[in-house]
Amino acid sequence: MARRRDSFIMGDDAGVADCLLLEEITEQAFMDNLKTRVQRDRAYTYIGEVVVSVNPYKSLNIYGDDIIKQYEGRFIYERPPHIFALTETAYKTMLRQNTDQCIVISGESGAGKTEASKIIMRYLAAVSGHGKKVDEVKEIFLQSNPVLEAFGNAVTNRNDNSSRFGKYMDVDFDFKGDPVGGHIANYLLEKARVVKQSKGERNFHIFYMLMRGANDQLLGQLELSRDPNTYNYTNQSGVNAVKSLDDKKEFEAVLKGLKTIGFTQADQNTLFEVVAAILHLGNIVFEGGVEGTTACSIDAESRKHLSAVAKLISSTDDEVIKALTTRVVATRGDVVYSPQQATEATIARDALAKAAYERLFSFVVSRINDSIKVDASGRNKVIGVLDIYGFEIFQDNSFEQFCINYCNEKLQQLFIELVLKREQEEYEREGIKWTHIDYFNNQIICDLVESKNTGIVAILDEECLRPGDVTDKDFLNKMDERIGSHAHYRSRQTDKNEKSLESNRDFVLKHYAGDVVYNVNGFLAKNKDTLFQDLKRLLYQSKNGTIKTMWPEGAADIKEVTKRPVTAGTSFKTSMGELVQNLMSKEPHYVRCIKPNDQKASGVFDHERVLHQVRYLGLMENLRVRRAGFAYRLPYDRVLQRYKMLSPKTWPHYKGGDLKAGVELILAACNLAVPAIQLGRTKLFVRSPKTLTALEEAREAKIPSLVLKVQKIWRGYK
Ligand code: AOV
Ligand code: MG
Repeated sequence: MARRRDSFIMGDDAGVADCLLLEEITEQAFMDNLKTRVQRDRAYTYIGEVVVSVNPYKSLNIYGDDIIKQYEGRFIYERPPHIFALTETAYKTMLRQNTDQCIVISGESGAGKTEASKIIMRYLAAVSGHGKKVDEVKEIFLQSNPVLEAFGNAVTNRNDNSSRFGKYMDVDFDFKGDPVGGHIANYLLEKARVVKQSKGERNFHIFYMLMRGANDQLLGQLELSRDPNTYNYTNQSGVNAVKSLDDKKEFEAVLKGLKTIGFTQADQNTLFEVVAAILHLGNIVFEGGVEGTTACSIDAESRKHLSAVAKLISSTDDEVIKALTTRVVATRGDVVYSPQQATEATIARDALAKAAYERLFSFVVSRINDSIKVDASGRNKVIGVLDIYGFEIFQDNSFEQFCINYCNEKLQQLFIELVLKREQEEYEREGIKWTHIDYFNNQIICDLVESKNTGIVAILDEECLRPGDVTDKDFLNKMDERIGSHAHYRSRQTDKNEKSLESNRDFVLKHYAGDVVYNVNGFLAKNKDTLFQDLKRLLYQSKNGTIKTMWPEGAADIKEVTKRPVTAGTSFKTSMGELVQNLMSKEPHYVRCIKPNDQKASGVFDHERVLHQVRYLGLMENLRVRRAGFAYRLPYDRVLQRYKMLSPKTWPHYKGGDLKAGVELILAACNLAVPAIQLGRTKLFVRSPKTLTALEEAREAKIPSLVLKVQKIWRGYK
């Protein structure tokens, strides 16, 4: 068995903890090392300061308070790789440099981002101070997770607890380093799921949790059944329960969370009333109707659900039926009611369900924000944590996947900007000779989506604004025309050999993480995202004050020509731009999550799947740039601190002042010189892992036995 050292950095029998220290920088060596580590239950591995996290798909005993203590106040290289260490670095840097930090978690769907974000929050809560207000804030942050997940996550074919919204969380710290509040920003909830789920997937968790978890009294008030098969919005996918999720138990966590956030009983009831109203709404079935004269009708069974909707949203049967089966049109000052046929009313019903759910979700987030709001004194420093939906490829990919994957392109671009580019800049700044590393820059794909006139979002908007009967097919044609020759775009029309693509329906984007076939149907409607004024007014006129506040625009005069609202695509593009700007203004820390297999199984390392992710996440480039001929680098103050015992001139204290000169004394004492090392302006660069081993061994030999004893305690760490 390989000898264990007091410093984890040289690794132990579970491979090399920091890939920078691999003897050979090859894909093979990297993959072998990752596999060894995963098989020995090491979920985390470093590439310098970047944490590579491989989803273990089983609970590891490495998150307890005892482990937190081992990381508290330590430097990242002093302990085995862990998200705790990365969080500690962010926290310490914030305090020491008084600068904002952010932790960007990326990886595909099911790779472990959301779990990582919870581990980060738990660490921050554990190592910061206490006090009435501070503890309250911590509780809200921790307890808001089950609430946000209940309303914003769902079972997908990739992940039983897949985030269907993007979340960026700022935690504000005062000068003492105690959390005093924060803010949660949410991005584009996948609301289409409310009315339609693919085979094997579920609607948002809360629907099932409510049906299975509510007590009899609440269930009675909501006129709900306990069986998800009763409702069209929860019975169409063939799956309403999964082993990994106990809906009943989770509902208790939701109730506890809501209470902690400060939801009153009445507000809680409103939440559940809206959720139940949506379920009932889905069961209203329309029949018949004649264009221009007669509105569609509903049968007795539907009437029952309609009454339930009316009751739950504090409206009347007549108002609800009117809003669904007629459309108000204002022409030249006149208000005309136009009767709707069954298909139109069904579309209106689904639109109402989706919009009501989206507003409900935003309401929940805004209430959490109210409860952690900080006065804008500007004195606080923040740690931002980004946990957003991961890159996804489904059987059928629509507008939502387009947005989600674009978002991942933006984050990859940020990674390139901040890690790959800045790394190379550091060599220049430090005056170090290095070899330039080429990497794939995905800016070209970001441009393809977001360019002002020729980007896909711009083309989509143009088609949405064009008067007349514009169809999704027209949008596809326009893309073929404008960007047909782009290297990252293709369709049946631009490439006749693409037999697998359906003409007039599919287009392919060559994303950094792989090719995705998008089905163009529904793009225009989802981008326009119109909700008829009648439906907004219906909810605005609710006797329930809380529901009313969710729909302020219902107050608008019917004859008023409303300004065309910003499209969903443009709004998403803008918020992604702002998010990236925000992250750029902070010091970044990265967690790169990897999904080891598609079976959600522990102990299975699917070589091909992992390799694919390693490639598209740019981990090899990251490693090469980071190493660029040097295995390790350390600021001079840290070299002195760690190795001062190696020279009598720096031990026990170096009194020189000039840090670089002090480091030179140590190096001389160890007979180390260029080219084995290079002295940068502020850092020491070490070329080979062997040199570092030599330094570490010399250090170990000199370390007083007492220190070693203490360190033995964590050697047992698994
Ligand atoms: P994601 O956030 O990256 O996907 P999650 O964080 O939800 O992925 O992880 C998916 C599942 O993997 C979890 O529900 C756990 O069962 C398991 N898992 C992840 N991390 C760990 C860990 N550190 N220890 C044990 N189990 C883990 V998505 O939200 O779909 O992109 O949109
Ligand atoms: Mg997630």
